[in-house]
Amino acid sequence: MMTRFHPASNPDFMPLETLRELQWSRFQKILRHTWQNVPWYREKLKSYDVKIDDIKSLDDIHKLPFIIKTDLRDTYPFGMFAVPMSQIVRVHASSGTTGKPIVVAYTKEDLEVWDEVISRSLANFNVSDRDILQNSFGYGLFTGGLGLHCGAQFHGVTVIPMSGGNTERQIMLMRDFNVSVISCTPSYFVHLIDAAQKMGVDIKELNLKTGIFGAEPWTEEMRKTIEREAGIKAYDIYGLTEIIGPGVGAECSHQVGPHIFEDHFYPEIIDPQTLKPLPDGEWGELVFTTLNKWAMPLIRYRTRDITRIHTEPCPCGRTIRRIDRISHRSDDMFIIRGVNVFPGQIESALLAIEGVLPHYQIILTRYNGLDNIEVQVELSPNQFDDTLRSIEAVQKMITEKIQHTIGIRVKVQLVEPNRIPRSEGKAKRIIDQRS
Ligand code: DLL
Repeated sequence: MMTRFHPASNPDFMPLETLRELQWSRFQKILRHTWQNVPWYREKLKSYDVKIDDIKSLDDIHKLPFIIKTDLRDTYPFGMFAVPMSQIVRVHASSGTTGKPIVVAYTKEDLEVWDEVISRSLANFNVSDRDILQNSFGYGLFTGGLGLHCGAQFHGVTVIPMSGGNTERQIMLMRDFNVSVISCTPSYFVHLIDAAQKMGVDIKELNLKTGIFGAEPWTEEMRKTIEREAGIKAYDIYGLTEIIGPGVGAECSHQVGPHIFEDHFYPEIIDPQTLKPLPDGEWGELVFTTLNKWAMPLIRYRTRDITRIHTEPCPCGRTIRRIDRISHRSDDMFIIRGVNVFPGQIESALLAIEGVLPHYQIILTRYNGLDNIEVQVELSPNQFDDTLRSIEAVQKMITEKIQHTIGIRVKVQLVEPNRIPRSEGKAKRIIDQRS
């Protein structure tokens, strides 16, 4: 079995002192490169009255201003590029629900870094050149498809460039091609499990052993559901377009939250209100500085993702730090009757109840200035045929479980099978009808 990154040469295990030196040396170069080549960044530093010579160690990073999503929109399409177009070999873009997308760029060297971090992620998941990977992340401007594809190819894996959708065909090829690894959003995989059942295919009987899931928040309960229903190991891969795409971090075989490839992406946690840095261990917003990306470096980019950096070492021995799985984004959180709620809490509550399907949607409404939540949960075909009494009992159980988890009572509506729309990519969990 060929493994590109065995412990002796895997940067994940480098001594901490060497890692910090590498980060500092890369950071100095990338900061100067950004300052020299991105006029927008020079202006930004000037307006904050910061000079790059004021930055004398990595700890001084806090003196630098943040970059936020609207900065990338304001400089659309190429205003953040730090190299001439002739050196840019690929662009991707985030879908962006409103207005213009965010455009990102890569030099050949940047793509090598991307291949490397995907390969390191696959090594974490024990995926090797013996595996056949069905890549069901969307291809196109979204980074999931091509990013994972190229990195997996570099790793030596046989890649099937499937993309999302065409669900019955996905099942057919998974079976006929002896697929051992699948990559997609967790919500799409749940849909694939359902579709296989309908086609009379038992996923557990197939050769599938590993799932690589990311691109949207998912809970530990969802992992357990997937692992149980499909008989596979389900791993978390994390990333965002602005920083590189998938492969900013990935779990190891202990499945205790993604390790950040921090020799390339320097993480910080800040308090999203005060914007002050928080120590490892505390919850806050994740901020990244790309240490080794030349086409479009980003210094202190605010992700809006909420997590914490773990303080205790991982049993795997990796020295690169580990974050908690991204439980939610700050913009996904909603406040109902003064209580902060995020979709993951509702997912955890639902899936903790035996027999409840992972198909749900959260509807937010407003009457007379008061916000209300309704949680729609799909019944399984068996449950649907049950007596009204037992359906009411399930409804009561779900209502109580959610109340216990988030502290307020919400309306739970059980809906017939297949009523909740299935996604082929990122699931839309919240329908906000408040405005
Ligand atoms: O979703 C990149 C990606 C593709 C990651 C494939 C993993 C796998 P964006 O479309 O820019 O990029 O969305 C990035 O998705 O800020 C998180 O809020 C969320 N996200 C990504 N991975 C995870 C994960 C891709 N493993 C945004 N867990 C991020 C939770 C995730 N949320």
